[in-house]
Amino acid sequence: MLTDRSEGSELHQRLEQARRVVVLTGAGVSAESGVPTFRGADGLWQEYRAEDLATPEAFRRNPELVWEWYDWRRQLIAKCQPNMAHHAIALLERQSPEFLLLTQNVDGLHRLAGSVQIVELHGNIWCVRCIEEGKITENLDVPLPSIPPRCECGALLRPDVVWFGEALPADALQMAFAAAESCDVFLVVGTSAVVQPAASLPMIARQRGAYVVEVNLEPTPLTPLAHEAHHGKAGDLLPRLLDFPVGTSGNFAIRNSQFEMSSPNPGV
Ligand code: BV8
Repeated sequence: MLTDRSEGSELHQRLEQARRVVVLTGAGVSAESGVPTFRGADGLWQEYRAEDLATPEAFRRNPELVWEWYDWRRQLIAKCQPNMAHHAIALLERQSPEFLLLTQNVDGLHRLAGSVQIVELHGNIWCVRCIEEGKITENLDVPLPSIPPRCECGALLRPDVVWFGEALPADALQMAFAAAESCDVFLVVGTSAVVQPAASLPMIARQRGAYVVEVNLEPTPLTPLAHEAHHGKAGDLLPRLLDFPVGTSGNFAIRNSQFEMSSPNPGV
């Protein structure tokens, strides 16, 4: 397995031969934009306990506290811009015959960078859901005018994200597994690869014959399973690994890229 240096990487030519390319990202891809990660040294879980803030029980117990935390994260994310890693992934989408971006991030920065074929596995912090009607609406208020925010029906709104102990949206999960099962290249960027079920996707891709490449600041449980692992900052490594001369963002023609469902995923 190749580690830590871009030259000698097969990724570029594997991408040239690939029909279907899948990218899985985590908090590390947004770190250079100023969005705190979860488990890093300055990670959110250093200061806060996930079970106090990112679980349905925590919300039932204290919706104000949970919303104060999400409002604080929204104010922080609102000041952030996509970085070179986001742009490189958006460019890779335009160069790939078939492409799907699976992100664990709720910050919306991939879309801002121009990514289109995205599955937000854990939801989006800029969407809210009525806990009575289940209606999902976009809410870009920074800061939120009132905490906790309420639906016009009077019921509480909750962030439209997936909390620990909650199932991922069935369609998102099915698309993710179908893509992992049928891709030629599976690129993993900026995730500690511990949160399930997302952390299982690279293994499924490898089992199904995909070429798996990890780009992360530090080794993870995925490193021994990847064909290549490159450790460093994604914003530096990705443009080099993808051979994108820095500064060329956004000038490639888009080609259609629809994933037809191969088979309902037996594994879920
Ligand atoms: C479920 C949304 C069941 C909210 C999030 C025991 C064993 C196995 C599984 C479990 C278990 N106990 C519980 C579980 C299940 C649990 C889980 O996996 N827990 C883990 C902690 C063990 N999973 C769940 O609860 C899932 N649901 O299982 O439901 C079910 C099933 C059917 C029916 C009913 C119920 C739901 C999981 C989703 C939770 N929601 N986010 C919010 O954001 O507020 S998870 C949240 O944390 C993020 O979305 C993300 O997914 C995760 C953080 O992971 P990463 O993104 O990887 O971030 P992290 O900080 O950890 O790592 C960043 C990496 O980047 C680091 O390695 C760092 O080195 C690197 N890095 C830093 N800077 C850079 C960089 N890399 C490159 N460049 C840089 N510049």
